[in-house]
Amino acid sequence: MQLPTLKIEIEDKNISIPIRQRFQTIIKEKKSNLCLSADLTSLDEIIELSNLIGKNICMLKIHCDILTDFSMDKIQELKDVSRRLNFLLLEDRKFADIGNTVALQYTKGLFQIAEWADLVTVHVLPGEGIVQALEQAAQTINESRGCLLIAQMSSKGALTNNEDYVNGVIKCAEKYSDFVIGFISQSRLTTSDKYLHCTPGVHLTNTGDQLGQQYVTPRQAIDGRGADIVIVGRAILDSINRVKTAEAYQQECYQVYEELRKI
Ligand code: 6AU
Repeated sequence: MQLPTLKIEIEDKNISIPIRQRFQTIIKEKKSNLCLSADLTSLDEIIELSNLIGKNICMLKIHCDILTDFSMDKIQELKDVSRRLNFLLLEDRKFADIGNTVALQYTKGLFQIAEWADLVTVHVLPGEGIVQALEQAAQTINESRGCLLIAQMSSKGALTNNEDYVNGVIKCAEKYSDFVIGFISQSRLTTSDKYLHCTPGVHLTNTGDQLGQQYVTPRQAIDGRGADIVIVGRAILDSINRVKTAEAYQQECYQVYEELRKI
């Protein structure tokens, strides 16, 4: 007699929750509004680091096109860590082409970004068709997906930092508010709680680098610039003890956030 096979389905409770809601829950539950910008070229190293720092962050941001050891198996491993330690994965792809092209860049090629990235970054430079295309493409995925629109940049002389451009970005966010869950910004763009403002260019000690990056402190980012999420890269990556530094940034960022936003 053949015994029936016991099929245990491990339900991933995350996949049915809209990404915006999941993000907000993570921030509150973990008391973290810190995003680690893991600009490293080895995915193995990112996986190792995220195992150590995952508990301190609400989001991990990567650039998949700088990785020398990318594979779908490894990125699945990183996704598993992100689910276990409860943080989102942001692919900082900065899409910036016509709708048809970005839909292909998002779903196809070596990286198949839509399969694993909870969120992606998008320039609205080509017009709103770029967001429409990504949203449509994301509907083929069995998990909630979203994007952050790049409204303002931290680098010296950025052409994004003019009022008309930023107003266009806000309009686009309002039109596609199911898919657009926030901004990459350097100032508070809207009073609506719906959009998370994510601010890069943050460092406790340095004021910039040699290639145009400009830094403010976590307090300046959250207080002066209205950040909800603080994106920190080399301040943690180049420190002597990455884990301790990440803990310090988590504490500082969340303390200021609680003080100001009274959450
Ligand atoms: O803290 P850093 O300077 O080591 O790294 C900052 C990270 C980098 C940039 O690609 C990214 O943040 N970034 C962005 C993003 C997130 O889109 C926008 C911007 O205006 N400035 C900026 O630095 O991975």
